[in-house]
Amino acid sequence: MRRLFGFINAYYTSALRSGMLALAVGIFALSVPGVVSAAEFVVDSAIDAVDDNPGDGICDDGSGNCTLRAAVMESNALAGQDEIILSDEIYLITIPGTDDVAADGDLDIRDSLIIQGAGADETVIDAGNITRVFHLLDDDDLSQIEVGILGLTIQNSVAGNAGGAIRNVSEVLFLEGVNIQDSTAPRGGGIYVGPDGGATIFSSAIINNSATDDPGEERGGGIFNSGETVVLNTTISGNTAGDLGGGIFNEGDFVSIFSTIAGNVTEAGLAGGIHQIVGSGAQFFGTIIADNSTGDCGGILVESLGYNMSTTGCNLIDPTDSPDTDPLLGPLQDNGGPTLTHALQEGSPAVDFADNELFCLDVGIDQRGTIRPVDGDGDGTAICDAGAFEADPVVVIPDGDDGSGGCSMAEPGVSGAGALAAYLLIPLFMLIARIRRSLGSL
Ligand SMILES: [Ca+2]
Ligand SMILES: [Ca+2]
Ligand SMILES: [Ca+2]
Ligand SMILES: [Ca+2]
Repeated sequence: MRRLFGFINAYYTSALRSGMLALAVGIFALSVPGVVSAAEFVVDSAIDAVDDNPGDGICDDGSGNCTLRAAVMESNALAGQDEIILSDEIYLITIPGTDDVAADGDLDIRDSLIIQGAGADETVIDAGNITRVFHLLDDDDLSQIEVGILGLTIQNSVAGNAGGAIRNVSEVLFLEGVNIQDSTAPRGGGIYVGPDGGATIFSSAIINNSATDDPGEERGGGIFNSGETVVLNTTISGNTAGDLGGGIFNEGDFVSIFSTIAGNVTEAGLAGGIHQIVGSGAQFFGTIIADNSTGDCGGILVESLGYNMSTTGCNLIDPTDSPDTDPLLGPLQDNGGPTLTHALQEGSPAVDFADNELFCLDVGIDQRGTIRPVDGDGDGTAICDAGAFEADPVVVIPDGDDGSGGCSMAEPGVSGAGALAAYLLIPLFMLIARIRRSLGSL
């Protein structure tokens, strides 16, 4: 894992030096090595209708509408990594079914693809509790498709097998600025990553999903990971599992960096944050895992890579960790940015708690897009906070101004780093395959 950290640091440094972060989003599909961008489909209708002639290069339901489903069917039929652009609409899925070619039920993605929304607070794909939303599969054990989903919300998804909102058995998935909420499945209410699959989840929220309807086997309310999953700048909160792992159930390799895992529950009364079984491994850096019921970590112990905080142990034995500590998380709410977060309340020990050496300076933003590190404790040194949320700077009020003579927290707000977040898409997407390889070489 140290190798992975070293690689990512080196990668960001070289990307910054070469000016790569200034590339436009539209170019980054072309910049993924070995992938040819074939077509761009701008969805212009929020209805759910099939493409009337997949493979003709035209996204059209026969009535002049380019729907989301038609765009997926067309991009499946065309060779190469296509891009689908969504606008600030609610795309309600209304066609039930269980096929694997995206003509009904879930949207089966069978070729490399980028789906770009207008923001998680603008673009919503709502499955209406009749189906899941995305199923990644290419029927090819020798190669993996690469699918990037950016800037949208997926909600009200339901599936009879693993993966409520997204099912990825053996492909490569990248999420950025995505909100996955209110979705259910027996395992992986939000996301299922299978044994040969990988997921990199960046600046996203996995909230209020549940693993249900399969008594004794209900695992991973938010995420069920059998493969390789990395979460970075991400909040996993309010998820529920009947049996094991309210937030995360892990039987593969799971890495959490600057993420917040809070308020997840198991109905069985076991650890709500993360549960791991024998043969799996979870590694945490700069992560807050707190306020889960009952307890934060269960099963196989978590490995700390430093600067983590928990309310109930979690094997946080690195000298830089702070187990058995209340991080003073605020409620899950809109604290700025496109996805919900748990703010660090005044006096939180997670403020300026982490380390600037590894990911902090390279990533440079929190989940909301706010620049980090920020000097949140007013001691004159800006250091990254643990978790997905970077507290705002302390404003020092001169003595006598308000009679308090002390410091107060600034009003919550975003420091205008949204554009920076967009620039980061490119290197992060390109990191996917390399993260996979690094994890595989542990
Ligand atoms: Ca067509
Ligand atoms: Ca294609
Ligand atoms: Ca389908
Ligand atoms: Ca800070």
